[in-house]
Amino acid sequence: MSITRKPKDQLAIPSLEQLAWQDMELGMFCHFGINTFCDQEWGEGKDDPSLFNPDRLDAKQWARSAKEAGFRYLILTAKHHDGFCLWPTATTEYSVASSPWKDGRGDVVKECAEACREEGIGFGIYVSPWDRHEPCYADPKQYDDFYCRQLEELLSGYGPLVEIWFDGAGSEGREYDWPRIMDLVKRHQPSAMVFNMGAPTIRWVGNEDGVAPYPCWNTADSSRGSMFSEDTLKWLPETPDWVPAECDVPIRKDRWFWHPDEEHLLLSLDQLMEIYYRSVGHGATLLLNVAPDPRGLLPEADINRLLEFGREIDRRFGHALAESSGSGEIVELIFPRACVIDHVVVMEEIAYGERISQYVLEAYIDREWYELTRGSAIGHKKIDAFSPVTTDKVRLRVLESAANPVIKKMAVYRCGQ
Ligand code: FUL
Repeated sequence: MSITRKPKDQLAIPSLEQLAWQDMELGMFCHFGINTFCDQEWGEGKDDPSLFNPDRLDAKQWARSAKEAGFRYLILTAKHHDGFCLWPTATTEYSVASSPWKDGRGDVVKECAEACREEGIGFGIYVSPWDRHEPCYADPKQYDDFYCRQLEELLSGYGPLVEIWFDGAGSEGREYDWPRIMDLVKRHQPSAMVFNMGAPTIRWVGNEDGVAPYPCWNTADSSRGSMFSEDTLKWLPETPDWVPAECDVPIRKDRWFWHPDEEHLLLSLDQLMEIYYRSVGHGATLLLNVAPDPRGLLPEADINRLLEFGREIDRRFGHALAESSGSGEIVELIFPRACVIDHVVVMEEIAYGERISQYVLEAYIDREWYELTRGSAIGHKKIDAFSPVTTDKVRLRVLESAANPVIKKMAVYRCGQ
């Protein structure tokens, strides 16, 4: 093995909050708002609040479904590009307070935050910087004030947030007052992950297909801001080197908001599993969007698919045939008895940084080591699938690493795929 040792201070390591966030692996996105009632993806900010009336809204159903499927956090679109606010903000009348829902006394953000807390999953918010309703958007200075007031309400009024999702769409070429925005985040939600803009602690993977390239290193110094520009974003100097990727994708093909009669767009279980292998299986986090309908409920078909997905992940990876941990250039896993395996899952102890950059996985068959697969990054998690083999011993052989490899978990499975 060649150990390409870099000076210690060059090996990036995650914060404790980033570690905890990466451990969650699966998050559920909920795009919900005035668009839900208008059969559209991007409202222009002109739709009448009187249209918003989710008379059976049950955020507990959202949070419960997420939890049951094994998702560990939920992110709600508190404000999408149309500017309509799901909480009764003091900053604009364009909100739930002007809607017939609960006679204007409702607060979707509050209901969702409470539901997540009850279910024991994390809660996060999406707050679009681009605002197509707010007249002062045309004046950057005034809008910065307006946006900061909105953020402050959200950051201070709904308990701990796991993540704040800053969407770059529509903001191409626009500069917001990021130092000021980051101060607010640090003051009110110092543990929250900051998505992709300002001084981010997590980054956009660069597509809306839910997949990470391989390798998908945890270190980065820039990322693209949106689907509509190839430009990379300018991050503030205090941005950490360790900025893990999050892969967002809607469960209905290319549809973030609910639309009538589109169940046929639901991704199949096979497609979702493929996404899982290429997001979580590449060491990234998956953020899967499941959109509530105009009743304020997740549609039954979407819930069924979500739960099917959760069950399939559990069926394949819920019970390892054998597992171990270790350190050094070779980590061996000896099974109690020979068995058929077709997957190996390896996790680095990333608290020490992402050290491995080349490895081989081998199985002991007929008294010889036989190569199953090889790769570069492992990081938080790498899932390797291969044709079934019968063996009683596998080993990870690290070919290249920045420092002594530390393996938190190496486990083998028979998934039967
Ligand atoms: C994009 C937005 O334009 C979409 O409407 C959606 O919110 C997606 C998650 O991000 O940039």
